[in-house]
Amino acid sequence: MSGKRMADELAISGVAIWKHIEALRQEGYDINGVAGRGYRLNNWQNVIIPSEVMQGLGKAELIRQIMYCPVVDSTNELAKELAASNEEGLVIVAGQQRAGKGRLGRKWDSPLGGIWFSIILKPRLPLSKLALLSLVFALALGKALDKFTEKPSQLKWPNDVFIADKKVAGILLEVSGQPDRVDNLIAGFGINVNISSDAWVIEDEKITSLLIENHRVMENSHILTEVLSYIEEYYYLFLQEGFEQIRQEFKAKCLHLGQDVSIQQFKATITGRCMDIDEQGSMILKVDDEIMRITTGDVKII
Ligand code: BT5
Repeated sequence: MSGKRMADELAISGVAIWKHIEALRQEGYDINGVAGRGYRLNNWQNVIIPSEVMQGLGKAELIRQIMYCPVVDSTNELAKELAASNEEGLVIVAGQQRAGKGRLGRKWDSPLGGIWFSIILKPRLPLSKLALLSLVFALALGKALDKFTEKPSQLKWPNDVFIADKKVAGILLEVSGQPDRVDNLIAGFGINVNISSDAWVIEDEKITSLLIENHRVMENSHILTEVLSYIEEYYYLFLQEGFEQIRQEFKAKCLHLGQDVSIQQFKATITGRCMDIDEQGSMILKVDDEIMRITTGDVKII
């Protein structure tokens, strides 16, 4: 868009426009300027426009505000800092993360093109019920992504979303509060959207993106709107009706139900057949003739 047109529409000088463009560049926006022609925002599909997402959400009750930062260390860390002084429903979205986190101190690769965001939540739930939210949110994320690809999403217990047997999104829940009470729950979501296979730092042939699966660039604002809308729907469904419907839907999308799996835990690896996901969100594993309830660990299909 030409600098003159922007200056006219905003009723400010060309120099003021240039200063604003410089400030946006400092924040990480990728903007080209061509003398005499104007400015162009590159990779606009990757940029989240909060007002557009809020408008798309319509009368959302949970999501109150969206904050977009082109580059941060980790949206979960920023959300933790902001949680005490903010209400439930603040969403922090980043274009890139310098130090994205997975579970158990693992790294989450967050290059430009993905949607990396965290929601501040204040659920009044006993600690025993909190772990179920991983499954609730994984289902919501999977259902939302189904709108953007013909390949159905699959869920890996407890918190991964797969497409075509590869990981496309992950969830990290972190809590703060007293031993018997949670004050803040930070729900972090990472979705690989417009990322080509050469853009990742990690080497893992089991990861994918919507770009890789669909062979086309998608609009991140549009995807975020759909994801937030499903998160709200399933969060309230869980709080109001409990876990049962969600459990059934999770099982219907579960990548490894009925399959032989190995569960890697802190010190042990357990191998068996995944029989069920129970009412507490645990995985029921048949190991030889014994039935075990698994509450934590990483699942590998064997
Ligand atoms: C997760 O951990 O899957 C949780 C990911 C949560 C990321 C979001 S982004 C916004 C918010 N802010 C943060 O700092 N984090 C959250 P886990 O199940 O532990 O999986 C981590 C493993 O996934 C790594 O060890 C890698 O093998 C793999 N991995 C890393 N980056 C990936 C990516 N972009 N896509 C797919 N797999 C990835």
